[in-house]
Amino acid sequence: MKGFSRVVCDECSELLETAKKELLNGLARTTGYEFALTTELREDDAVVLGTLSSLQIQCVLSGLSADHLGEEGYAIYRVVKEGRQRIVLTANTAKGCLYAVFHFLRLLQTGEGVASISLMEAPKNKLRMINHWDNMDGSIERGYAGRSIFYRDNKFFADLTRVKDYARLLASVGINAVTLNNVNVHEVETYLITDQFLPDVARVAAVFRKYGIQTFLSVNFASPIEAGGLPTADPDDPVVKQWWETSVERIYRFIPDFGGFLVKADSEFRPGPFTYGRDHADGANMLAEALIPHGGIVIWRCFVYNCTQDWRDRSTDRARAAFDHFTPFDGRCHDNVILQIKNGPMDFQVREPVSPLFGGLMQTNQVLELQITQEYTGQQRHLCYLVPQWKQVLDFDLHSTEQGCTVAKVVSGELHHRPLGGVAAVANIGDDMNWTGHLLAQANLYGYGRLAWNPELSAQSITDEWVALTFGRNYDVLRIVSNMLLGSWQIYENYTAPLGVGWMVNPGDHYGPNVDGYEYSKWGTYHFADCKGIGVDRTVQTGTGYTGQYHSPHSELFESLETCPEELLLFFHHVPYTHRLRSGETVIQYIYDTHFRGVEQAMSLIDKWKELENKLDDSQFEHVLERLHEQASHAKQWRDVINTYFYRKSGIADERGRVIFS
Ligand code: BDP
Repeated sequence: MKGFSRVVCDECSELLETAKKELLNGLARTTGYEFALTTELREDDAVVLGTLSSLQIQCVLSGLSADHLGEEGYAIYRVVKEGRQRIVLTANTAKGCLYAVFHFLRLLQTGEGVASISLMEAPKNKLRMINHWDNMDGSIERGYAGRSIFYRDNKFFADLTRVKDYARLLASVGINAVTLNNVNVHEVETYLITDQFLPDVARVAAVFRKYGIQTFLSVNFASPIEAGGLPTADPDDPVVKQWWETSVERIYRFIPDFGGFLVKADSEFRPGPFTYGRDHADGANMLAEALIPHGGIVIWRCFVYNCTQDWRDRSTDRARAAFDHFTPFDGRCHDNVILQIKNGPMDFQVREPVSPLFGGLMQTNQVLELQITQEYTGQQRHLCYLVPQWKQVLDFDLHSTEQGCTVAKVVSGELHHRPLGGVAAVANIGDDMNWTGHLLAQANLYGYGRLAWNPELSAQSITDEWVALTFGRNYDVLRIVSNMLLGSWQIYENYTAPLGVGWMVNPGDHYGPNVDGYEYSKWGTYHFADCKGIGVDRTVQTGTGYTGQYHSPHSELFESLETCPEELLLFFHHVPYTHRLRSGETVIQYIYDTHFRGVEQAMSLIDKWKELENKLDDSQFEHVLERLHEQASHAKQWRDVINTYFYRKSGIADERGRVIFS
């Protein structure tokens, strides 16, 4: 930025004020000197910010065709005119300008150089959302980074400074929507849509609005009863409909740009339309109708299954549930309804196949739901970087109409020409100073935002970017931290549940090994290990029929033991411990070997990190080191529990003599 000392912007709006502030602040931090802000160009080099209708922008740049930039895209150009350099940050809208600023600052910080900059970008997904599972008492369901930044003791915080910092952080990676409360809406949060809390929700929404982020709320389907005193919440009842209409009108009086509702209904004991003999489409459409006049939307979750099932009855396979429930409604939901579908058919396990529901809906808006918070992947005490997993999901070809029907194209709406779509993910932040508990877990939040913006980015490029932005541009740091991150998912999988079978965690908190923890309960989460073998037969021929929910060729590939991807073998098949993998190794030996390997790898993370001593801030170095030690020792526990269990169950010795009764 040599020679530059001025920012020019001749427009004013709430979002442009934010953009200006962020630009000036970011420039001062990266260059070390303050830039002047003026409304007119002078005879010097300048960064020019504004929408395409700004006069100053038009002076520098004319004839830019910007239709495809849409409402959130932007362009960044370097223009040299009459010996003066101008870096132009422009867009159709102020929001696009804000994103341009963040992109530009990212380039400066990662040292990419702006000498010949010329780019145009627009997000691939309309909705790029974060779901908070925060409760108003201050706790966070599945939160591993402290307490809520929004609430304490059933009240909103008066001071929203932390929320503002959070809004900046989210906007800098392009997040544009947030739900403030847990999908499990308890008694107190039911009142978020009433006069009691709406003034507070409006205060928070105002903070997010400054950063282009729309506020949504999770709602309780039984609100008409619990908050409205009605005898029913039947979606077909005119009084219930009226109650929702009035409630929605009230919300929009407080928050004119309110986003809409997120709904968990008829799932894990939450109320829903089933009580009244209605279905999910009836429930979602009723709420959608109340929101239509205000431009709001309903995001209806598909995490619906029988959580009180009999483990002996394989016909109710939980993996089948979302597809079985929701495909019959394809085409029945209003245009302002989106179905939110978890990446896999079970529940954010370390490895699952992609949910077949993405391939089963052609006339319905869809959102992919990911979990940034590491509920089943080490709870931010273990390093488990999930961007490579998410990439696999987004790139998965569903083969629903022809080749190239990736999950990314389905959820963006591109494939089936849907008006709405995108991605949502469960937040991993809390009030810990470093936001995410484990410092390196920040990479998951960052990576999520970048992928939500553009699912085509590679895991490597996102990772390198995060490392450079977080720790600076030292080559050793970049190489070591990137490698640690990119290898961590595989390491975590090696010492936990094998070959896609999932679970094997302590019930309740889901931390730590417990092979039979969920085996004899009613949640539909089984591995069927006995003395002969392990795995769930989900084939059409002899099992639950789940493989039949996929389009060809996946249905056949998963069905056959010969072609099933091995990392998912036990998800789809029940096999004897002596079953030989393509490598020639038996399943039992594979379990032993990967668990020993996983521990060695977890230990080697410590050595890798130690190479960075004196290259990082001391407190950051020590903090991560401590977590890596904890991970390594916990990995040993996993290894010993899993290996001993299978040794006892199968009676088959480890070929290398390492597994002993303990
Ligand atoms: C599971 C969590 C549970 C959530 C549920 C959901 O264990 O806390 O309420 O998902 O997504 O992963 O609704």
